[in-house]
Amino acid sequence: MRNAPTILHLDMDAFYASVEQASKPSLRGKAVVVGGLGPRGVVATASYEARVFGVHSAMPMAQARRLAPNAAYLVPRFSLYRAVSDQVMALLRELSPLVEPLSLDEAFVDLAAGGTAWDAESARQTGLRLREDIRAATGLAGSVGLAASKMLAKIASEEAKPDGLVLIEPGTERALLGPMPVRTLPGVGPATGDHLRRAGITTVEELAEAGEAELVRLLGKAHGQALYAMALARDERPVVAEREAKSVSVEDTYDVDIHDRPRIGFEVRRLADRCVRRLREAGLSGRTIVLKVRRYDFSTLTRSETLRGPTDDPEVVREAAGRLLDSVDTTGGVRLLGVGVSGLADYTQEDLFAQAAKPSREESPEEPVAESAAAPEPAAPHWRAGQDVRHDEFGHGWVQGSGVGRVTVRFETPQSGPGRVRTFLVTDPALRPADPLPLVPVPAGQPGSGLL
Ligand code: TTP
Ligand code: MG
Ligand code: MG
Repeated sequence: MRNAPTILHLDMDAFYASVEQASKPSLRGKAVVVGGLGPRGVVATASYEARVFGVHSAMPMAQARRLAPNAAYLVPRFSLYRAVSDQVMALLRELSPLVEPLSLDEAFVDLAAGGTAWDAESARQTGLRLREDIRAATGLAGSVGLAASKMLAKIASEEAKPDGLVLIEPGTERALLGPMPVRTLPGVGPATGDHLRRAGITTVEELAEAGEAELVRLLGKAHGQALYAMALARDERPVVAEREAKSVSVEDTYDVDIHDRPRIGFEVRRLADRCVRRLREAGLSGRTIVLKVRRYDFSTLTRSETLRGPTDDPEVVREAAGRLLDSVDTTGGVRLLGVGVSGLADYTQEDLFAQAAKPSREESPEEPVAESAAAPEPAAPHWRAGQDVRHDEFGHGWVQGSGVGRVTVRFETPQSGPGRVRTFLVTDPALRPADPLPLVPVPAGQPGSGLL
């Protein structure tokens, strides 16, 4: 393990909720809950002001409303969160080429590899400057942990929350970890935690005292050994730059075109299994299943289906690929088949939203769209709490609530200070959905508000 605290872990504070507060001045310092607002919705996150009432991520929304009836309840605006995340990740990449994002709001950075830190002092300075730069670019707070390993850097940023920086001096790791609950260590979830507790082990120190042999007996070889190493604060995992592979895919070209439909189905299932094997070897899972078909005439088309959450389950991939095949005309024969999984991420969070429950099907542009669906009748507009709107007369605002044919809009922008509320008919032609505004004004001379 390196002997300087040059691994940095950044995690933004109450990320979605903080973006909402930065966007909507009237919500600053207030309880804000972001998540699915439908009957089966769950909380994505809550502002620190709302956490005081016990509201937290993954809680059913109905329960959150009982705990914090006066909080603002908002739908997530993923495009804005993603844009802010891109800004933050770009700042991290200025520090080092070795940046490993774990989710939209979180990443490891190897500062030593970037030459931006070599000892505790330079690491602290770099961490402090990063927090300032993030605030300047986005208006938001991120907490920073610095340590000589990934595990400790992540524990440090957790300790630093909210809005802080914690540096763990090499040599002090074990004393620091000792009294912490076993759940602090990566890979110790509720089940392992219970299992260990029944064996009388609740702290990291007790894990270390139990010894490797005992942990292997309790948890099996791989898990037991890994946990023992972590209990001794040994963690050699390197920071790995953003995964090169945005997808994992396999394909086969056939010497002779295949015509037989059951045979094509069989090949697709085989490819799905091979693809999942590759995926698992890389320790990945993914959300989008892609089927590629090249026909006898070399026309190539792809079909994809996005699942509710990432998978590495061969059965799920096989079934999805089979469904996609059902929508492809293979008369005439095929000369190439491929199955891929993309949307690779550890990020499994959006799937918590009930409204994302429907798999969405997309067609790639390679394939001309055969029929253009008849334009549906414009339904009465559906205004969702938190969404951006623009009014011809009053300008930019956001939907505060709607019901009984009315929609209430608060007119404010990230720079405006708290704004006024006005109510309209839901069908008011002067009111339209709008794009989010940048949180920090774009300096003159820079390319537009190309934020989104
Ligand atoms: P986190 O970093 O886990 O949480 P947070 O940033 O809201 O709060 P903090 O780090 O200060 O404790 O997650 C980042 C974002 O990911 C979060 O703002 C919303 C989203 N998310 C979900 O949608 N569902 C979840 O269960 C979790 C944990 C997060
Ligand atoms: Mg966070
Ligand atoms: Mg996070």
